[in-house]
Amino acid sequence: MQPAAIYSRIKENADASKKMLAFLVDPDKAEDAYLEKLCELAAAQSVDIFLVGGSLLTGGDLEACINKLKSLSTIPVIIFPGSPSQISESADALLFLSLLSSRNAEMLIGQQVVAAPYLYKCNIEVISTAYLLIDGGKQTTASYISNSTPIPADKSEIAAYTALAGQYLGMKQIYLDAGSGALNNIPSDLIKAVSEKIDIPLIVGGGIDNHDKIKAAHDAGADIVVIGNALEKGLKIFD
Ligand code: 1GP
Repeated sequence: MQPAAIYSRIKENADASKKMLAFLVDPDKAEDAYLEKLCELAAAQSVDIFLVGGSLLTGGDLEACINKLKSLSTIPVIIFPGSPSQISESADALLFLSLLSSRNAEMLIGQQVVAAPYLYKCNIEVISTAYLLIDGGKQTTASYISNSTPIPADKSEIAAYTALAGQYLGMKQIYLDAGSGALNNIPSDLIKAVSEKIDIPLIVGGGIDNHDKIKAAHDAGADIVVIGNALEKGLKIFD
């Protein structure tokens, strides 16, 4: 396993209140021309991280997608895996997720045990991440595939204490996700409630498709804001 260079950078930035932006790339939708445009936009917007992965890959090539990003950009590439099959040594790091919002043992620890032997052989930084799905107004692929109920968006206290439990368990960061293409992004009061309870980095994503929403999430306490779907739709989110 690699030393924790990527996580150290994330933690240092979070501790210094230097807000970060991540672009999420779905390998199923990663044509070369799209990745080239994405890398140009990422450079122009000083993007900090590329996340690569998906709840369900249906034909995309994770390895090729990572290699293409690495050939076009020096921005770190972190795998955001939807399953233990999404592991590649070509990436800089991997989010080792446990779905703490669920009560599904398979998503809390089962899949992690399946992934562990592969990661053991891999020269890649592994970042323990408490993953919390928050209701975003419609069922998302993530909640369907994980067979889990998201935390209601108006139950800030449940989210905050679930995140704190993750921190007490030794997890290195919290990821609050309304799911890709969520109708509603995560409300600022929920982000704030979580951020006030924890002192590890906070990642927020799902349904964030314009500059105001990015700013609102950062202002509420998100250290890293993730943008996925809006990029694929070609929305001019930074105009
Ligand atoms: C989903 O948090 C990410 O897991 C990003 O969501 O695709 O809606 O931006 P969007």
